[in-house]
Amino acid sequence: MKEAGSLLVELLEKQKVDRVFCVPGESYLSVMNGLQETSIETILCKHEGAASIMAEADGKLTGRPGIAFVTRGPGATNAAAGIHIAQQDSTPMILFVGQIGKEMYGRDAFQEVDYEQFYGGMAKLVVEVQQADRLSEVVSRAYHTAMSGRPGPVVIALPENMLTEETDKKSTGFIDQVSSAPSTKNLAQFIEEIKEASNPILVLGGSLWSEQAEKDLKSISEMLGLTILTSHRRQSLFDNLHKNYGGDLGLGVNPKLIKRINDSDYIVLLGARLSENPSQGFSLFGIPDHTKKIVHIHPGPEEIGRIYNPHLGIVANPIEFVNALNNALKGLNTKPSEKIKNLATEAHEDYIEWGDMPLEAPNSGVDLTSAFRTLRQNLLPDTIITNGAGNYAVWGHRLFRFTKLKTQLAPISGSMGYGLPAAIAAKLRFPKQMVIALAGDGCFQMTENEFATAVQYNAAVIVFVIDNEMYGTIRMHQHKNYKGKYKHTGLVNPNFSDLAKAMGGQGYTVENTEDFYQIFVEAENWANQNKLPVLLHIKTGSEMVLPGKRFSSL
Ligand SMILES: Cc1ncc(C[n+]2csc(CCOP(=O)(O)OP(=O)(O)O)c2C)c(N)n1
Repeated sequence: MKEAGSLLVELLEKQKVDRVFCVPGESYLSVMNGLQETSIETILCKHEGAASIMAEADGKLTGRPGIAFVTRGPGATNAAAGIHIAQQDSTPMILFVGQIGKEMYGRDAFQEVDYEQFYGGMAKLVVEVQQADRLSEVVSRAYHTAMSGRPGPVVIALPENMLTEETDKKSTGFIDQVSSAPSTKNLAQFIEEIKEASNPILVLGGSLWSEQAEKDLKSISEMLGLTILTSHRRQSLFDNLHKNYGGDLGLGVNPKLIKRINDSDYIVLLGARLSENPSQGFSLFGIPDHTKKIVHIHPGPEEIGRIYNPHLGIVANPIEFVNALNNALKGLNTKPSEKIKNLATEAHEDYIEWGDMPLEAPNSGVDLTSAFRTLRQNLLPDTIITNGAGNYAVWGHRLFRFTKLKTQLAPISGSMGYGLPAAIAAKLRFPKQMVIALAGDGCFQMTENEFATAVQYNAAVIVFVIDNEMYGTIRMHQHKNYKGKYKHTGLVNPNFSDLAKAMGGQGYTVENTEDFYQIFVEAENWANQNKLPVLLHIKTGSEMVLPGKRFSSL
């Protein structure tokens, strides 16, 4: 017999969980007690929003549910940030919430929340464990749900007095992801049609992908002359320097790429959903009917036909689809026509030009374009780059080139504050890889307290705080909609470098473009030697609104 809290820890061990993120609470003391007797590492965060983001980021990196523990009421509501990201970004994740005692339900007891109502519209599943004997069953269901179809978040509420019940139930074994593959008929139709298409384009997205699948897609793209695009903030799914890579379909997109899509006769959405941002505000195609042939391959059947009426819908895990397609094409000795091959080559040239073209620089302060281009030349391919939300991120998306899978961690949901916690999760997962968190001055201040978490766990991340003294994105929207009225978007900022030092890391201030790279190298060395985080406070001034674009020219 053991307490349910200890059984839960055992269940997580069986799922090969090696790390959980939490803010402690008296509501789940029994689990906290169990966590002390295991090799699972518990990362104590400063805020539940960040704990849930770290779990989400860990889920993105491992493909298995990232795990967070938070307390009831205020803890659970704070944790909504990560759940919303996991839902929009299709990331497997499980949030465990300590719940009030069962005998008090419905009295508006201290910190009581109805989690099914609160998380109902966001999580794939919200479930409360009523009996210790059913804990294994619920955890098993949660793992299956989080990883199946379109992956996403699951919330499990754990009543305090359920956790202290004794049980002799055994834990379930390791739960693997359930997969899906294309039917022979669908695959044959797809091959026949794509060979006939005069201008095919594939948009790669979603959260299910592997190095082998990327390798297979490279050879498929060469066999078919297929132009490969990545969806918004999914840039590291495909080698950006591959000759068939045509760029990412995100915010601040290359107009030439939009033209390519408009000119294409056969569009393959592989794992992607073409939602608001990649579809440029749902403006690319008619909804639900349109003039294109859209093939939608997605692991979640409910996503096919949700927005666009597909010419061909295929319910399949993108990894399995690519595997089947690659095997089928191998025997066919397929070669693309010169015309199609040239279209892919031109798309890649456009992409390279988009990142290299001369762009206007500010008259004073750091020119992010030049700084990032210098940095790009010197980064190892396995450098992980994270960001949150804000116009500063557009520089990152446009100027960095991702050549290795899982090197971009960025919220498709557009959640500010994501960069630092995601970077911490990444550094803990891959300590040998460099991890850079990009953050605006607004973005950073949403989760800056987690810099202390990075110190506590020796997560030697490198944080760029890009300071333009405003919520620039919103100022841009004010400018477009209410020109000249800019109240409530200005920021009076702390000295970020001093803040980093006060928290036990190291801080640097960068005022000029010429100093940027040297300071970066110094910071990187300091972080590596001390195994502590560093922060570069990058003062850009407020002239530029987007790469090469001044506020005055909007
Ligand atoms: C959690 C959250 N709150 C608010 C917003 C709305 N929002 C989007 S961008 C932005 C401003 C970001 O400012 P900053 O980080 O300084 O970057 P900048 O746009 O100036 O480059 C805001 C408030 C959001 N996306 N996420």
